Amino acid sequence: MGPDALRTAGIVDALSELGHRVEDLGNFHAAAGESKSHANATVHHLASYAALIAMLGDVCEVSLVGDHLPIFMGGDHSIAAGTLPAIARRARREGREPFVLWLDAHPDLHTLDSTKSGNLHGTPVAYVTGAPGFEGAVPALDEPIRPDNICMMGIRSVDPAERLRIVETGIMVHDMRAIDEFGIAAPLRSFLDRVRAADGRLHVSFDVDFLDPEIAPAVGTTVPGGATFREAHLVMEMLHDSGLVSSLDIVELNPFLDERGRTAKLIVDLVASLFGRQVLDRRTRSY
Ligand code: DIR
Ligand code: MN
Ligand code: MN
Ligand code: MN
Repeated sequence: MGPDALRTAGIVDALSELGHRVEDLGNFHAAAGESKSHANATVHHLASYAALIAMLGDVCEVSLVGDHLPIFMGGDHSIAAGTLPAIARRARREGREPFVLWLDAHPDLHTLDSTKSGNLHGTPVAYVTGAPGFEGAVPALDEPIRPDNICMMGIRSVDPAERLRIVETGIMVHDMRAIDEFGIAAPLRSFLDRVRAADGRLHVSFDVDFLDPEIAPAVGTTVPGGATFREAHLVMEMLHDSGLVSSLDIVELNPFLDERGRTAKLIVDLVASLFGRQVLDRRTRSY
């Protein structure tokens, strides 16, 4: 129901008012498939996860064309296991490197073996970076995304196996402690500078639980101490000014947990900031 909540909250009008031409491709559902069991018995919906990854490969083929900037509305964060490899493939066809800005309370770095909850939306970053244990269960990757090309922000809930993987892979993680101490603009600016210097293709993967639950209650796995209203807008405004973003996921919005649509409305406003809505008709700083 997440995409419909964003439609009801006016995502199409908000983007159209900014002068963008918007095409809504509607809802896609992955075929349920036969159920697949795994040695880790907590893992559930594995067949759907595999089907989702394959289906999103096709959806990306039709949406990653020309100068279109696709917005993939979930659903949970499992969709990133489908969008990221397809985006990486597209980037490499153009001779460019894929980069990912991961905005989330969680690093989603579990493998099928390490997850304790069995929630596959906790695994996409491990999968796309080529962690072991996905072989045979889900479609094979052409080429993993380099952990060096991933920047995470807003992180504040990390399981022990994920901690190890952060150290092993060297993924850049700006946790909430770092954001409290240094602010959100400086680390984002330095990541964007790297993407620009590499002429990279930048994908933003935005989990609603990146935001503080006080302002965004409509998510299943709220964690206190998240990004504030202004921190989140600043991220989006700087992303717009950078001109670097090529695609976006918005995931984990659960309208059943919302309060009169206020989370959906906030997400629409954040997307509008990413697509050029400004406080004044000028940039505060040029990038
Ligand atoms: C936890 C929660 N690390 C898990 N992860 C969530 O179940 O793997 N990710 N909620 O978004
Ligand atoms: Mn997530
Ligand atoms: Mn999350
Ligand atoms: Mn999740």
